[in-house]
Amino acid sequence: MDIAVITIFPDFVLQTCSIGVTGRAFEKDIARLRCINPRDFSGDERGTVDDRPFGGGPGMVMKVDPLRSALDSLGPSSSRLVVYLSPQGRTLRQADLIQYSQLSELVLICGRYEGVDQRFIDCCVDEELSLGDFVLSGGELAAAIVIDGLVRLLPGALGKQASADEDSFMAGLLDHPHFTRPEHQAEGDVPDVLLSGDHAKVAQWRRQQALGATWLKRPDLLARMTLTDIDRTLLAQFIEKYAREGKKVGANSLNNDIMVGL
Ligand code: 9WO
Repeated sequence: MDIAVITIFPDFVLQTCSIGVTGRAFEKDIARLRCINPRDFSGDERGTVDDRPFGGGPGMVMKVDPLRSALDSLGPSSSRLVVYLSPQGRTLRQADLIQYSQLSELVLICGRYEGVDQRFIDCCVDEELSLGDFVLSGGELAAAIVIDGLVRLLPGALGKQASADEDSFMAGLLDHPHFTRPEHQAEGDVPDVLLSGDHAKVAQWRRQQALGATWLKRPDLLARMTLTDIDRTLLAQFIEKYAREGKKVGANSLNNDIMVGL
């Protein structure tokens, strides 16, 4: 997969993407990352990429020409998705990362200042994408997050044992709790089932914990899923135990809705 990032801070993006699983995937040529600096296409000695907003007001707006020239410098392509990272975009989900990971070419546009001239968005951008309802000082960190999230999905990026299929969210659920050595700690003991060596029982416990965590923390996710009969039983057991331990069930009105569905 070929990823290009259009940014006035290429070093920042390249450095951020050079560590861990992501960095190794680029080293292994599972994906290739290029940064293009619109300053190199400004057409003046100062590398101007921004100008004052029409209509007045504070701050600066990124000009169309340096951005379009930077994009054009990638050459022609029939299968290239151009994504602009901004708070105005639709919110990214794991399913989008899966889709992006199947592309042969992705271009991420990073804005700075107050944003980019709307005409660039209208002419050259396929999708406007947000990571959530907050504002950063530029799109670079958001682009690095998208790159990190999708590169680890590419075949060969994760180690042999580790598989993205087992991710939290891959099945639409939150992750189950994890434990490592030592078995006994002042903070508590590892659940017996994880020490039993019974792989089927472990898998069932993890499924139940994932269902329970999702019910507790993200009932909205659960509401959109179709649970199997086994899942329903596992979750009902989790909720029953949770209530038996004196914890409040349905403290959150969303939880009540899910309860009705059981
Ligand atoms: C800056 C600003 C300053 C004064 C008044 C209004 C203002 N709006 C902005 C602004 O939204 N700047 C953006 C900075 C322009 C596009 C790139 N920037 C950005 C991307 N900030 N936050 C994101 C982002 C991207 C993806 N997901 C969440 C946030």
